[in-house]
Amino acid sequence: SHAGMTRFAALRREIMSSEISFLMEAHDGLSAKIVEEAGFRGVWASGLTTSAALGLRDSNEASWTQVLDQLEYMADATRLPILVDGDTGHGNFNNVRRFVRKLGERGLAGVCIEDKLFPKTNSFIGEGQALADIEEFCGRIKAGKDSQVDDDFVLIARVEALISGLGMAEALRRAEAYHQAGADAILIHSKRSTAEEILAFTRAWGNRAPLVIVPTMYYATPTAVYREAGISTVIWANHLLRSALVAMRETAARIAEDESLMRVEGQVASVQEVFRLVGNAELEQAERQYLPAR
Ligand code: SPV
Ligand code: MG
Repeated sequence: SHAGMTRFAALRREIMSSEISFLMEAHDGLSAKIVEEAGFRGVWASGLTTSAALGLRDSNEASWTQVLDQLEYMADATRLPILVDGDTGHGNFNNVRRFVRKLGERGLAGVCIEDKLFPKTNSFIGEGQALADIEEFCGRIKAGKDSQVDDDFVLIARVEALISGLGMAEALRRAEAYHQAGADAILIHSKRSTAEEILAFTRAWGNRAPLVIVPTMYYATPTAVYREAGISTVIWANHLLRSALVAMRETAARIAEDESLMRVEGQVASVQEVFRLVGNAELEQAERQYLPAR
């Protein structure tokens, strides 16, 4: 458990430990609570799903302060450490500095930034997305590390070379440069349907720094394979939003069709459950403490 640790230290331990860790996606305060109740030890604040929950595309349509406000709701809703999907860092080194500082001030334990250009495009869209210049991206990493408000804040550098079709050598070259620039870990991303290139990268990388993966497209690979390969952290990147979408769509369709709540009432969470999840019991207790007795 993370008892007695700051959230910065807790995330650092999850990322740095030799044991495999799992981060579960959340996109708002409620989903962050659900991640915690499921027993996960950390949250992935996905850019894709945080955007989608706002009805926006994963293209930096939400401003960075709008993202920060969403993240603050998540940090307030759970005691778990949160790894923030920082996209490209919202600009150049200077934007990264300010973003990293504000994340730390609001209790977000770490950030992952990717070596692409602002405004970013989701990795699963199109082919051959342009990558950042290596030296320029290293500047973003250094600036981020120099701006962290807590020594245990985690900055992860995400390598998009395999996604962009630039090959293994380029992916390794970039990962090594980002490691040298001070990244705490490397997220190596792939959109293939099998884990082959991820495992090849992992073998070539060795133990230079912890590796983080996002097996959204190569979902059929057993987790034992990642454990054996020495992967540090697996991110289940978008599955709460995707499951909510199916559930919401079914409920809406049923109510529209029936013009009645009869069929859905037994299928949806009770109103009492909503009260419980957002902590109404604590408010009742506080009212007894702080409101004049009536
Ligand atoms: C996200 O969850 O927003 C990610 C992972 O960055 S991916 O969508 O695979 O790019
Ligand atoms: Mg993202």
